[in-house]
Amino acid sequence: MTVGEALGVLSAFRPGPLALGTDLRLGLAGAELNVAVGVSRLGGSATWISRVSDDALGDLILRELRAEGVTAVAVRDAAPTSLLLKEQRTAGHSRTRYYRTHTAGARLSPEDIPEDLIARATVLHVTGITPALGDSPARAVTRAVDIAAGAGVTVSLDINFRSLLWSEADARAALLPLLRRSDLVFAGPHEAGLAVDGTQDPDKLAEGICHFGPASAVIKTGAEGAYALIDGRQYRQPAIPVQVHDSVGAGDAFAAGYLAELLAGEPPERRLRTAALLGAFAVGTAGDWEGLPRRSELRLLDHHDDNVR
Ligand code: KDG
Repeated sequence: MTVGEALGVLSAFRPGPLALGTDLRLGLAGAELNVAVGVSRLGGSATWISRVSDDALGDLILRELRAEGVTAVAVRDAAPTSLLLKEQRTAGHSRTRYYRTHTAGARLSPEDIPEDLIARATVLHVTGITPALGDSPARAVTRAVDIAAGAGVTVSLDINFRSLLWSEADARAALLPLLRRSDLVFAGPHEAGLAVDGTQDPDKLAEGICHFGPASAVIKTGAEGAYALIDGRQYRQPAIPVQVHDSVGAGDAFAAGYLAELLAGEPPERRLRTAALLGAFAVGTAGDWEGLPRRSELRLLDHHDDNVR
């Protein structure tokens, strides 16, 4: 179960400044949506709670999610869908701009959160992006976490700090109360540093996060892999080597892999390995979620599996 916003993505697929007549490709994104699709593709059951524009883009979002086997619980809203514009300024450097005020996602409210559904979930996954969209979405996430924590549902939080949306100080103030009530936290080293002072050591960052209350913390260090502290035991998961095509969405893919295996009752080693595999699929393909694997495809990048021919 997850709560968040879907965005339309307009990406220029040739390097260079935006100009009249630049070709743009239409896609869909949103950190929580990416996670829901990733879990569903691995055979897990995923529900996405949101507010969606009552127009063609909103219809497209709901149609895609249906096609991906994700249950969407969405209030339709006359406000438009948020947009993300990706300009490839040079071959190796892209620039992102958000258009996400007065949009359906920014109007997500606590009344949109279905108490009965969340209380019956196994895991509630939230990210630091939705609270950054405004006071009303922040209260919606808090309500979801309140319901989940009260019902004994595992709460998973991906810090997902976006400097284009808010300052570090605002993020810290809003996310610490959520982090304290989470069971499982995903963060990059810089994101973990929003909560834990004085160290850049991933093992110490994981420990520092767990001091706030979560039983598990996973620190993702990109190509260097992941460091995890899970129920008091340390784990190290190397990244799966892959040629980088588009690294956006790798963190969501990682969380999806971990959560799908958690839902399947798999042990931490397996959760982390699948997480790393999904991260590699996301990095090695275009788009945030389009290249994520079905379970039968995991072996394509799993070099432990000698049967790949
Ligand atoms: O994690 C990938 C996200 O960055 C992308 O899907 C868009 O939700 C998004 C955001 O706010 O950046």
